[in-house]
Amino acid sequence: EESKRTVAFVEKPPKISLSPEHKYYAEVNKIVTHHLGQINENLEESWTCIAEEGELKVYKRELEEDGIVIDPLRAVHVVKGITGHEVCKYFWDIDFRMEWEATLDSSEVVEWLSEDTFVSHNVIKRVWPASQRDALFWSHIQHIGSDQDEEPDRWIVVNYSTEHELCPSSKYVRVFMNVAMVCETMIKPPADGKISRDDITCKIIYTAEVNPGGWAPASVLRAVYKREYPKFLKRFTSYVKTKTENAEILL
Ligand code: 18C
Repeated sequence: EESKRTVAFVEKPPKISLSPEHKYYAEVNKIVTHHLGQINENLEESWTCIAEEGELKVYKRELEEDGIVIDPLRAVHVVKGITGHEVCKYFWDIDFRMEWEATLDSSEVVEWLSEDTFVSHNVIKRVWPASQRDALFWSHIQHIGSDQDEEPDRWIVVNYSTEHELCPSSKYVRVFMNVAMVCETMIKPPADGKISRDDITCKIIYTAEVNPGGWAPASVLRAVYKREYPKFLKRFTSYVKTKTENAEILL
């Protein structure tokens, strides 16, 4: 299989996290900081709500560059019974990706950069009449402890497009993206001191900036986004609930 041929080093290295000497270190930190700086933005002001269902709200801003739709998308969701650590774990860990991803044909590790960061090649399902797309991006997971500024404890995953010599663009149109999942966990202090899943609520802020990498009909693309992003958020969060309901709480 074509994608299998490009797989090189797929063993997780023992390193705990990306070291400052690593060539991706500066980029990963810059993008993580960028996303954390955006989470308190008031979406009601300059964003348009395109879907609302219970606690889930999906917003977009219409943006085109040279006739290509690059609408940034932002979603906020509040889910009971799961933690931010759990949400981020299942979003980041490629071993689970195909269990909840409905928009991909395949997803393969290209290289592990450290224990928390890897590069993967992903083939996106074809949407008629557009050409089929693929995406090559690094995925990074990080825990950000609360600090003196009274910022809450957070978990973040970023999926950010990159290049890799083992995986040049060839038979698909390559998509470029900057996607982040930021989570905060709220715990209601339990009366008996023992935290149960009923005491936990997770706030999820999901952001996607995607350039489809070549012309695609705007109306079709916007219709697909409007349908697929809310579907993804509902499907993915209920997947995490199912995976964790009988498991120990991962705080
Ligand atoms: O964040 C998500 N997933 C991550 C892990 O996989 C990762 C991947 C993001 C992929 C974003 C892909 C965007 C593709 C855009 C180009 C498509 C061009 C189509 C042209 C149409 C005219 O960060 C969750 C991502 C949730 C994405 C929802 C929207 C994506 C739509 C992509 C089209 C695929 C449609 C599949 C429909 C299948 C119906 C059977």
